[in-house]
Amino acid sequence: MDRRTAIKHLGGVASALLLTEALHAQALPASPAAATPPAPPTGPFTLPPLPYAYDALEPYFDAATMHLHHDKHHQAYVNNLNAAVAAHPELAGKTVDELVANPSTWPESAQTAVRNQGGGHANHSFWWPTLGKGGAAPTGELAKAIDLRFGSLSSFQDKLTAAAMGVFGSGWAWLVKLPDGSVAIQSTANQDSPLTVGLKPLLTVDVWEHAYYLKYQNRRAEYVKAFFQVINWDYVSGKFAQKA
Ligand code: MN3
Repeated sequence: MDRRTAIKHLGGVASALLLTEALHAQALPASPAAATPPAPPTGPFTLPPLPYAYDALEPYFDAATMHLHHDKHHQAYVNNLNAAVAAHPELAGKTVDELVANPSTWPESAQTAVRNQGGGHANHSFWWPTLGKGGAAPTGELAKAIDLRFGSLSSFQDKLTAAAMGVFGSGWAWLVKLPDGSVAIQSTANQDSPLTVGLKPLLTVDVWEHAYYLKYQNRRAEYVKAFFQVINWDYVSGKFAQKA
């Protein structure tokens, strides 16, 4: 290619670029505001702050995991639930626990979103305050109910561990209060909640890999063992004592 042909060729490229730009300009909406994607809805649901410092549960639950888990994963459930509410105004004006506890009130087109995103928000919001360093063992009526059902605290821990290890894939293992005031262990898949079947959650362990993979990788059993070191038993015992 000689210099003259090269210049001619470049000129052709330049014209083609100009034409492309002109076409793009034509395709752009008239109003600059309309070109900006709408901001995701910021409510009605919001991420509750952790009730302790991110490193409060070290060395059992590391600060990096707590940041990721709370600030990213939990926040994503909140954002997605807000998007579902924006698309289904019938869901507005209810607490997340009310949404999760009453599937019959969900419009059919919102069922998956409420179950997964509402469940994710409800389960994590429930979980954070049950963790901490508040008391080494259950007290009062809860201690009695655990002994009555499982024989001892250590037998309860074995059974909750078995339930947590038995969750295939992602889910949660729970201690729940039954309508007759006794306690039982239940596991749920994905972000399903005991509230949906009318049971009151008392304690839970998140066995989604996002809860432990950074520190424990594939060692779920080690993570569940660590979980028993960071239960806020005073808080959990208080939950059991509540009437509702
Ligand atoms: Mn989680």
